[in-house]
Amino acid sequence: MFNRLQEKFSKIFNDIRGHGKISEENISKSIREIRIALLESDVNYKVVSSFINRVKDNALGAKVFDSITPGQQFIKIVLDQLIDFLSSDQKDFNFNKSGTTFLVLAGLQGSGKTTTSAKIASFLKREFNKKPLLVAADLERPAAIEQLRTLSKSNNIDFYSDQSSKAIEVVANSMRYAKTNKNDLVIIDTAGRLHTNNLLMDELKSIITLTSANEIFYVADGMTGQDAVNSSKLFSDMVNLTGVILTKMDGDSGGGVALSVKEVTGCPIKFITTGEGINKFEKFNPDSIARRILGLSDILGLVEKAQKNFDQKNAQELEKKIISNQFNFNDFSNQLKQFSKLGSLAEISSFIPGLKKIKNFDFNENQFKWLEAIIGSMTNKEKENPSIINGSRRARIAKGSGRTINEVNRLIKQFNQLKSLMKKTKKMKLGRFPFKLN
Ligand SMILES: Nc1nc2c(ncn2[C@@H]2O[C@H](COP(=O)(O)OP(=O)(O)OP(=O)(O)O)[C@@H](O)[C@H]2O)c(=O)[nH]1
Ligand SMILES: [Mg+2]
Repeated sequence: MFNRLQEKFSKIFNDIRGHGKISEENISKSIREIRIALLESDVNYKVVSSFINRVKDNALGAKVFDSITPGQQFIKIVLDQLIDFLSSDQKDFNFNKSGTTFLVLAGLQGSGKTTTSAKIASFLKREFNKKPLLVAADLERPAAIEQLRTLSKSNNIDFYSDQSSKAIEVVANSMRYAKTNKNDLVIIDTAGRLHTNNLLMDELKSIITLTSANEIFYVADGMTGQDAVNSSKLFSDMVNLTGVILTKMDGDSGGGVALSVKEVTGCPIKFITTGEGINKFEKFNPDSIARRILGLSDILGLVEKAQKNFDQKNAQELEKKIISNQFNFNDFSNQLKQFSKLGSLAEISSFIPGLKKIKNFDFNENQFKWLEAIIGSMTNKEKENPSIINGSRRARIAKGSGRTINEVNRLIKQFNQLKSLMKKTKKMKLGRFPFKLN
C-alpha cells in the first residue's frame, strides 16, 4: 500500500541504524533524506515542512546521538511524530446517542462513494450491531440506483430508493421509511460532484441540514495523489466535513495522500479502503498506518520480543563462539529455534542485516523445517565440527533427512557464509544477537 515510501524509509533507516555512533551531522543528513523522500512521494510541501520541523526539534532536542542506541532512538522519534501527525481526537464513529444516526457520503465522480457506503454499512452492522439503511440519493447517474441496490442485496443490508425527481425528496422519504423499518443508521449515497457545481453543492448542503447529519465524510480517491488532497480541502471549505475516507489505497500513490489530508483539511481520516471487495475496508489506525508507511511493520514490538526471548547468557556464549570461530551447527539450530519463537520468519529475516545477501537464503517456514531436518541428520560430531562433513557424510545426511545432496551442500555453504558474516559483525551488542539495531 505504501511501497514507495516504505522503500525510501527502509534505506534511510538502515543507513542510520548502521552507525554505531551518531553525530548531529548524521541526524541532519537523515532528516534531509526524509524530507526528499516525502516530497518525492507526493506529500504536500507544507506538510513536509511541518513534519520535518517536529522531527528535527525532537531529535536534536533529545540529543539522540548521546543515547546508547541512537539509530533506534531516532527511528522511534520519527515514528512517534508520524503517529501524532496522523492522530485525531475524533477517532471513533460519531453515533447519534438519542436516535437514528445519519451519515452522508460526498465526493467527486468515481471516487468510490457507492462501494464505500456498502462497505461502511457492512462494517458498522458487524462491529456495532447496527441496522443500517442504504439510501440511493444519486439521481444524476442512471445506473447509480441499481448499483447500490445490488450491493445492498448481496450484503444483506436494507435499501431505500423511490421515484422522486429530487435527491432531497428521496432523503426525506427515506427518513420516514427508516423510522417504520427501525433502522438506527441511515447512510446516504450521493451523486458525484465538483465543488464548483453550485446546484449540486446546494443539494448536498440541504441533505446535510435536513438530516442533521452526524457524520459527513468526504470520499477521496487515494490513487489521484495530491488531487485528492486538494479536492478534500475545497470540499471542506464549503461543507462541515467530519472526516475523510481514502479509497483505492491498494494503489501505490496513497502514502502521500494519507500523510497530507489531515494537516491540509483539518479533517481526520476515518477509514481507508484497499480493494473492491466488501471487506477491503479498515478503520484508519494512525499507529499501524505510521508503522506501515515507515516500513517498520512491527520492528519495535519485535525488539521488545527479542529482548524478552533472547537469553543474555546464551547470547554471550554465542558471541564468544563467533569470535573464536567455533560457531557450529548446534548453535545454528538454536538460533533458528530462537527465531521461530519471535513470529513470522520471513518478517524477522528481513530485519537481519546481511541475511539477504546470502545467495538463495529464502528464509521461510518450509525452509526452516528442512534446515532442521538436515541438521537433525548430522551426528553430534558433525554438528560440532562442520569442517569434517565431507562428500560421503553429505550423501548420508541427505539420505537421512530426505533432502537432496544439492540442498545439503547449499545449507553448508550458507552456514559458512553466515559464520563469516557474523564474525564480521561482531560489533553487535550482547543480548541482541542477531539483530544489529544501532
Ligand atoms: N482498486 C480499488 N477500486 C475501488 C476501491 N473502491 C472503489 N473502487 C472502484 O472504483 C470504481 C468507482 O466506485 P464507485 O463506488 O462506483 O464510485 P462513486 O464515487 O460512487 O462513483 P459515482 O457514483 O459515479 O460518482 C468502481 O469500479 C469500484 O469498484 C478500492 O478501494 N480499490
Ligand atoms: Mg456512486
